[in-house]
Amino acid sequence: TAKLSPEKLLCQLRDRVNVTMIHGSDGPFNTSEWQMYLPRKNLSQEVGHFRQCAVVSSAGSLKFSHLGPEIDSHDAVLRFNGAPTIGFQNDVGEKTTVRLVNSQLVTVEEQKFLTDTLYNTGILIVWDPAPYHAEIHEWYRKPDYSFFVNYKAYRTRHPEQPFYILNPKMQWQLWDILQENSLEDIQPNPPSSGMLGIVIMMTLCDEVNVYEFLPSKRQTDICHYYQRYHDRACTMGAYHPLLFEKNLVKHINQGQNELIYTHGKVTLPGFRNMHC
Ligand code: NCC
Repeated sequence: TAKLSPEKLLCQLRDRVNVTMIHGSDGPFNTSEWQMYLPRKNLSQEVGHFRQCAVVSSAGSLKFSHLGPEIDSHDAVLRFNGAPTIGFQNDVGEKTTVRLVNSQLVTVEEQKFLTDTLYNTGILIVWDPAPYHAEIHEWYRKPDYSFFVNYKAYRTRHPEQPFYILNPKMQWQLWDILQENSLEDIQPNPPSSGMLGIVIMMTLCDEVNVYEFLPSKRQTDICHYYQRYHDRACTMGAYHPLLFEKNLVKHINQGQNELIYTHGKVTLPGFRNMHC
């Protein structure tokens, strides 16, 4: 269904999606108060760059996959929200280099973001749904979730752990490309954490293997590999334009189609290795 060739689409992603983290020099964060909380180094200064990376979706189809050792063999591993490794190492591995969380998770008390030790490993990145192509100032006044309070609280408790705020411009730059390459109108909601995480890793890595974002033969209505909850919307999308994200990722896959079926695995090139 995509309108551009895979090569052109990859170049559009590289050239139009600006993956940056909020920095102390970005207004309205350029206050002395925010300087105490925001990381001094930007993300690539902090981590350098990786050869091979894995992005691990939270899908129920990871259960019984035995992909753990393969996932851990990567130089860096990105996970989402409250996805655990303890007790699931065999299927999802145990390495966590980056964890991308949504602002709801950071804000809502029941999610235990401030106290659950799950969050204390790796580099944290939080993102929040912003109005379509809003200026940072507009978003800052009225974020979707009021996560700044807990962001600061977490930074005070764990000052040594790198913790970034994703620049909200990225979500709509990516959404525009999803819309332009779909035949239907997409719901005007930001891409899922999954899609954002894939593009973040394409900026840091030479090669990105994504696991169970495109479902394998293990596809199931079980939402997450770590819960019993059933909901087809987890795989197909409701709020997020997940189906369109998955079509786009399928289109730019450089791995064998067979590996989607057997491993739920897609291989994408890092942006630095692309020739546009
Ligand atoms: O479920 P969630 O996503 O944390 O999953 C992370 C990413 O994995 C991919 N996924 C997940 C399940 C599945 N069956 N198939 C998949 O492809 C998706 O790409 C997904 O983004 C989110 O995107 O942030 C989301 O977060 C949850 C929830 O807020 C967090 O888990 C914290 O509890 C949302 N669920 C609800 O709000 C109830 C979900 O809609 C999106």
